[in-house]
Amino acid sequence: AWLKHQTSPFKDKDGFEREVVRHVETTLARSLYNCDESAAYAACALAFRDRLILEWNRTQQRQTFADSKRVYYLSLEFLMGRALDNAMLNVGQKDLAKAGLAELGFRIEDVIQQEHDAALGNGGLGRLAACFLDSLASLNYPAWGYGLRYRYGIFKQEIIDGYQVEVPDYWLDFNPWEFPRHDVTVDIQFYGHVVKSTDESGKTVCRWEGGETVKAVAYDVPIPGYDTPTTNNLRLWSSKAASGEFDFQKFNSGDYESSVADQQRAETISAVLYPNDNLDRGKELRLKQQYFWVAASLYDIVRRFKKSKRPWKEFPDKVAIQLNDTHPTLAIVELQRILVDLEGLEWDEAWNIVVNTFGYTNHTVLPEALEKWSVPLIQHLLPRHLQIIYDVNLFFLQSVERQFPNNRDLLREVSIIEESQPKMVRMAHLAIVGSHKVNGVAELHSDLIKTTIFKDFVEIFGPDKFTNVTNGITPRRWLHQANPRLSELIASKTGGKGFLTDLTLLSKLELYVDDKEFRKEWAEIKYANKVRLAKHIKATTGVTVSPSALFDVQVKRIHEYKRQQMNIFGAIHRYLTLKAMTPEERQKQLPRVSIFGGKAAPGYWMAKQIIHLINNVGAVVNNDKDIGDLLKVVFLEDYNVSKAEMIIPASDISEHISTAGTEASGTSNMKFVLNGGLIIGTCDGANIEITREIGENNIFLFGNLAEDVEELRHAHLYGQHTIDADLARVFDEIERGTFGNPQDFAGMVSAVRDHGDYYLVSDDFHSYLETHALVDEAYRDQEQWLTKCITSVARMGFFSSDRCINEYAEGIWNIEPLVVDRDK
Ligand code: 26M
Repeated sequence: AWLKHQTSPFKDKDGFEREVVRHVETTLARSLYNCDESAAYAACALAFRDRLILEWNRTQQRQTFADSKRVYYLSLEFLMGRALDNAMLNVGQKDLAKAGLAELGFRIEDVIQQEHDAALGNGGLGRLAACFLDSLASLNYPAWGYGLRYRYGIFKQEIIDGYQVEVPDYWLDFNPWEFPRHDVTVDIQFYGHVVKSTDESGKTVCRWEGGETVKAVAYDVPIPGYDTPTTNNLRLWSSKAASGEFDFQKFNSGDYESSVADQQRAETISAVLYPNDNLDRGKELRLKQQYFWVAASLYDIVRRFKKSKRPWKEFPDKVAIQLNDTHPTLAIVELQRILVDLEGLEWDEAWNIVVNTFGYTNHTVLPEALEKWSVPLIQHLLPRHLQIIYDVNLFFLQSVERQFPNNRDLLREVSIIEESQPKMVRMAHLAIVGSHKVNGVAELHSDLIKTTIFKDFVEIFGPDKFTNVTNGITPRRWLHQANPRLSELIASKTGGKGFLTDLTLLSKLELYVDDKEFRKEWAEIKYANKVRLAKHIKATTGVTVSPSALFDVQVKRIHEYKRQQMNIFGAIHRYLTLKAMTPEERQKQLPRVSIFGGKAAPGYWMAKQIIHLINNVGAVVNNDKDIGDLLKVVFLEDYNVSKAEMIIPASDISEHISTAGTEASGTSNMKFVLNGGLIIGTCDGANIEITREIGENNIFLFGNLAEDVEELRHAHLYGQHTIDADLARVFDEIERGTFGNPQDFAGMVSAVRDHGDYYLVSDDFHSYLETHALVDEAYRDQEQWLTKCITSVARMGFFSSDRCINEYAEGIWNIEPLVVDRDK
């Protein structure tokens, strides 16, 4: 509705074209006659950027004027992907732009493709933050994101001779979506020491002095909501030397090298995104990034609050801060430091404000991903913060001692400090103690944190502090933008585009599940999406795949717990089975394409081995004349958000096959089903809620349950386990050298066969193969398959990030939308 009432800079196609031409000729200083696709992208992006700025300013003014409570989402990762398509759709002017660009001689798809992904994240956690920003704006919540402006996002992946090669992702060459705010800067202190003194009243005061200073500069990115004028802000901090360009004192005294070195050291802080997904490595630079970002953000938030001249105790009435995992946990300590050391509040009063301000979201139970920082490192980098952490811990342990007297084991278990050599600060414990709510991201995950890693804290704080908010995804990007034809078809049956803001309206599709014409269009759309992907596969890998084969997709970060190794072992098993058949038997088999994609952390040796094996299997299978179209195995290079938008709509079945109890939620599972694909998966993460919503007839579940994992692992370690016979056959073939030098894959094989099979590949392999056989059988009945797909989409309403954000707003943040008068 608002779309009809919007204001300048362009109202119609001609107005849009004028703006594009103006930007080409003036901003870009080019003539229209040598305007290529990249210039057309730049001009189009600038035109839409102008379009966003007005509403962006108005939104900020409106929120300040209304004195609304705001939520600040602190995340080290925002995996935004491309912005132009999203901006055009959210302001409702893509059709107009398409027509305008066509008149200027461009296809809008080609123009959109010119944009570089904003890839400031690793995977699920970063993409979730991006979906949340979209929902917050679309639902008119006053909200800001705070993150780091990395010069290099997640590396680009090239596959060379079957191996992953990492290439730097320099993405800032031309970025029209950010606005440097050179006037919004914060000086951030590191190192130094603490000076204790006594004030007039005899109170002890601490001051943090000395050390070095780095400047944080704000860069703002507008976040437009869908079909609403609300345009929120994402503020990303960039580091630079505090002295400006470089230290002229040093320069003039001849110490040129060290003045340049100072500058480079400062800029290093925001130089690169750490490429670890679900893995923590205690590097000093990473801790510097965390404090730099947290301190700048809090300074900014506190500065805004102080302008209101309200008493400090009202801080939590105006500010909610959500910690996306433990990465920003130092914010808890920093706010306590500001209130006590700088603003002179009493400890208890300050702590009360802190706890009421923060919420903490946990995204993993994997022990190797739980952040710990060594006490000596924090002591060195942030001496005052370490003191505060010790005090927080002391008061916390004292209260535990009062509640549960004489329980030393309990104190040791819940302490924020791990008494190891060296001592470590357990960031999750600090986050729990310093927040009023702790949530997991899917039901099973939230139950697991309450009964395993955080169970003692449930005893101490009571069960109400711990809650579940099942993840969601934005239907704007993951349906409307990624799959425009399906979105249009759905709109035609559900009474317009309302489902994009109320996804439960998808349920109306069930009325049409038997409608012949509708089914035919649905099937045509899926086929067209598969044709598009087949072309991409041909162009990037040289492999020809048939769009009528079953497309079986697993795209996500490569990790042993996600079990891509089980998938490729399954593909090898299929290959061996086909090879053993007579040509007549073979003819009856269902053609399949196994599609993989995903990055391995550069130091994750096993993950890289998995990528190598997938590529080598592809090289053999794809060139085997006996096999032909019956099996193709492809690895798609450099999986990222914009590739996901093409791959997901083309899937028939996707794999979400983590060892039960290890994948906190998963969010691509939701994207695949929303796009009319089915899934094969374990009883893990959000697969469980997906099953509950769409019905167990519409999902292929297999494997052991989370509750059995411990016992199975035990059996492996004590030799009470014989390896699955089909899997042993696969290992034999690898060891015969069929897929290249067996030495290259010895680690993968022995992890399962000889070293305890921690991820239970062998235990689940049989049921995995059986379930794939059921998938084949089901796919042969195309009509029934289609019914399953349509029914599933109709029942996916729950998984909108809008639902998820409303749950956070009500249950954790206590914020309300700032509704806009649409006619103004
Ligand atoms: C640690 C150290 C250095 C660099 C990066 C890290 C790090 C980065 C991400 C550690 C953990 C990280 O994330 C955990 C994570 O990504 N969890 C995923 O969160 C998704 C959104 O909730 C879930 O859907 C996934 O199941 C979960 O794995």
